Amino acid sequence: MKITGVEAIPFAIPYRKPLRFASGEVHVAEHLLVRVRTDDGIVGVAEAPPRPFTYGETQTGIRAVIDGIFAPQLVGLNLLQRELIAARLARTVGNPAAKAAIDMAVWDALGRSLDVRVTELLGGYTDRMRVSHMLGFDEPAAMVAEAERMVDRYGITTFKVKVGRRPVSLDTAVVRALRTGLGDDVDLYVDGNRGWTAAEAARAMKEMNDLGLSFAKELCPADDVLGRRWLVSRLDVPFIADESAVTPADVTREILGGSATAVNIKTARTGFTRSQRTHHLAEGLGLEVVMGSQIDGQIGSLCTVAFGAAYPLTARRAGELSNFLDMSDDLLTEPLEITDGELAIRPGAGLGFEIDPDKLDHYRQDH
Ligand code: MUC
Ligand code: MG
Repeated sequence: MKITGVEAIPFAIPYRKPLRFASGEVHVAEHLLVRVRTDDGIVGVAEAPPRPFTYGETQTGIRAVIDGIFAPQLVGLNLLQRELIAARLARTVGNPAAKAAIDMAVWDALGRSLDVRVTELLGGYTDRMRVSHMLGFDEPAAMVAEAERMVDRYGITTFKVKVGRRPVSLDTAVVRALRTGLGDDVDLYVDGNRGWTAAEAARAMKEMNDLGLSFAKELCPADDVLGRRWLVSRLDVPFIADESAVTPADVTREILGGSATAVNIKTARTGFTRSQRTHHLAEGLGLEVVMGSQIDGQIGSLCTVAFGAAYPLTARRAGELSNFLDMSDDLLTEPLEITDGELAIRPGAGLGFEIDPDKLDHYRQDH
């Protein structure tokens, strides 16, 4: 179980429908496939989705940091030395998606080596999660139509509505139209991606007071320290820290500082090893957790559900597991399927998926 190589392969798959939100937009999934090889011939695989506008990582940068800094420090270590691997990665600050993909590929390789599923290695609580679908910016009628299609076709009943940066009245009109169109049985929450001021967020939340929202997420920047505390203290729904709380230390600061009251775990940025730390911290503090998406493809969504299904706290709320539906294609031999509003883990060892070599050959950008 000795690591003999770590590689990062850039690939690009167009979106059928671009996703737009307050901090950016995505037209093409320009991700990297990260592979960890062992001396037994096992290959662990994960996906790194760069989000330059959020964390400053790019596809070129992730490849360079893996090839030049991380891979040489990991070759020769055993897959079971996960804390040593994590410590080597932690020497370098930042680079969350690069570190997370390596960490998850190590866990996948470990599961395949031991013939055990990653969910079971992590906690083994259940084998599936309910799915929350992310609705990007559009006109109210188009966003309602998309949500209705998700209900009818996939049985999804939880929706995260992107808000912020646009006029507050347009965002609140969207959420009102969704509640009217979909009825009271769906769960709705909003994600501002730091796009409002604290005062705008307070006004918007007041206008939506009768709409039964479950959460509000990152409505204004955490750097507006006093403004955000003021906002969070006025809300009567949990305020989820997302991009403001990547590491367990960030979570501690945001929560103890009164700038958030719930936590988002994204395996795309904290892998499995660091996500475990955040999970345990949240459990100890008595916080709600939502499994988020960094606009993951199918591999990333499988990683999210593998972690989320491992613990009762993460499996309790619907996870953001459906961004891949907007992509024109993906790399797996067997595409993921959302049925009755749920996504299940795969039956096989590790993360349980296989890469289609023809698809990888078609979409990879390094030849
Ligand atoms: C989200 O939850 O904010 C947008 C940027 C990013 O990194 O993830 C997405 C979704
Ligand atoms: Mg978010």
